[in-house]
Amino acid sequence: MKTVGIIGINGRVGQNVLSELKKIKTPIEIKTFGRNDEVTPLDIGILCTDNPVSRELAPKLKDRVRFLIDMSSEFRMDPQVPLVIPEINPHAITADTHLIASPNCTTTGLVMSLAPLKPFYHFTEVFFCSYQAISGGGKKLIDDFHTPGSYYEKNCVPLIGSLLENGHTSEDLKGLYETRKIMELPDIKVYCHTVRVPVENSHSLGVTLKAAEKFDLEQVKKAWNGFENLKYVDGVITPKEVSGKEDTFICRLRKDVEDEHIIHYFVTFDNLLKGAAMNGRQIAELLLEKFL
Ligand code: 2RA
Repeated sequence: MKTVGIIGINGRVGQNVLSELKKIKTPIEIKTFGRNDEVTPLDIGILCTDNPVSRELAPKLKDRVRFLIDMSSEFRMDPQVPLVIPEINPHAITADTHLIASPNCTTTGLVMSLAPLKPFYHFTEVFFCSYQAISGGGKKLIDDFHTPGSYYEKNCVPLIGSLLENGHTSEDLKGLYETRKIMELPDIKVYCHTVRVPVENSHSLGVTLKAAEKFDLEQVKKAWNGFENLKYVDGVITPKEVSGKEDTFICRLRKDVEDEHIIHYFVTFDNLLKGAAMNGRQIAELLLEKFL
């Protein structure tokens, strides 16, 4: 039986990944380790640790773990490390791969909406504004949010991650660079503004997409509905309704009033599932099916 281990079981991500691994249908032995435990040999290891711990542990695990999935952002932009969403770029993993990165949650929602359209349209620009749930900020932010008088209560905070010297935040730039890497579109222009909103769970994005071709709305909806784990909804769907669901949902598709090369739409998805633990589980399933 193949062994799949979680390294960093005591954190929230580790616990969420454990719940997801229990859904895997192939018989596997699940092992769990604290970040300081000795890790026994594994077919798949899932690092559920912060960036500095992932940076320290990943090289040490190379000889003991056949495939290592890192849930942090530490290795995402390393050109040697595939950044994988199984519905989009499973081909990025080969038999020679050891380390695999799982993407940022907000980027995941965006690229899930872009990937089904890529065969039909040459994207030139994409703009999004995010509406990111409190759960994405981890236990500290959840506790803060539930403390009376929290800055995040009944508020929108346009700063997620660290503020960089150029005025962008680390979260804004993940939207740019991770999108280019996953979509294999190194020149696509991605403009974004990431914002924390007082929603308990599920991230949302308002997206504006420009292409070289004129958009056909029926073709766009058909492409979305034909894509795994993605649904277009007529009317409105909100983060509250999609919390706990595996699909990424899109609504409010319309053409720009002045330019048929531009569409606007709204994406919402459970950031802890497709945006994190579920994607980790799907990468593990892919490895079990194709390489182990
Ligand atoms: C957030 N994207 O929502 C982050 C989680 N890694 O803060």
